[in-house]
Amino acid sequence: SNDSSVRAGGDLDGYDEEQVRLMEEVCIVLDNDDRPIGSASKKACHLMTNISRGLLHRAFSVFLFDSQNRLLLQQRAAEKITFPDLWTNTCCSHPLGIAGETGAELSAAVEGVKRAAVRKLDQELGIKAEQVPLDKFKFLTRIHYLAPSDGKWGEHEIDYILFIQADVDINPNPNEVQDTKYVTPEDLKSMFANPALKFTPWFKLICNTMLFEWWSHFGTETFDKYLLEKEIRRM
Ligand code: DMA
Ligand code: MN
Repeated sequence: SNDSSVRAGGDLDGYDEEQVRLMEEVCIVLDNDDRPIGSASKKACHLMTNISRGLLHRAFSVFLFDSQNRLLLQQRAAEKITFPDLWTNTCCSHPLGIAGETGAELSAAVEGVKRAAVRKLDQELGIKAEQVPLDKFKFLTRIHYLAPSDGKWGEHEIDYILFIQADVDINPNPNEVQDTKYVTPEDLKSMFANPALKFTPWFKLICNTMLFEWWSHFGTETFDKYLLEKEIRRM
């Protein structure tokens, strides 16, 4: 037959070898209420043909702030298969179908994404686990969104939002990250006003809704009211 779903490999021809290898990671497949219902490769989860049929997976987004309350941004590497070259929050990825990162109940799922966050802060930015201990991460809420990248690839996720305040040493992995920058809220707003800079769709969604409000309360007592929201925000 000529059915593309039974031909292996062709989708990834011409992409960076390391990023192609990472497409074999096993993501957690979800129903619309964030209940795990199975697993699928990172590649399968990010193909728009599957997303259009409803395939949904679990993800996380870390927002790391230094002791001056500046947010660390990254610009994604040109090698990334989805959303290359775009500016975004500190680190994003997926909890995998491996010990410690899965979880059905919300509390176990939150622990899982925190462990995945520590793993990826090291792999993308060279931040060592001692500088980002699990108990320093604050879980705010979950965001369900769908965003095409380039027609063939895209995202459809329930994204766990994690804040952390930590002064860290970074050593970016050039296969993942081409640039980094610490910003104040004012700096970030001027970046948005610069038409030469492009941003990921999930970062724009979060910035256009809650980020600046969360940020203004972060580090104060009034921040606690934003923690551990049970409802999934649909965007
Ligand atoms: C995926 O991020 C997660 C979100 C919230 C978009 P990513 O494309 O940076 O994942 P990875 O670094 O694993 O390729
Ligand atoms: Mn994803």
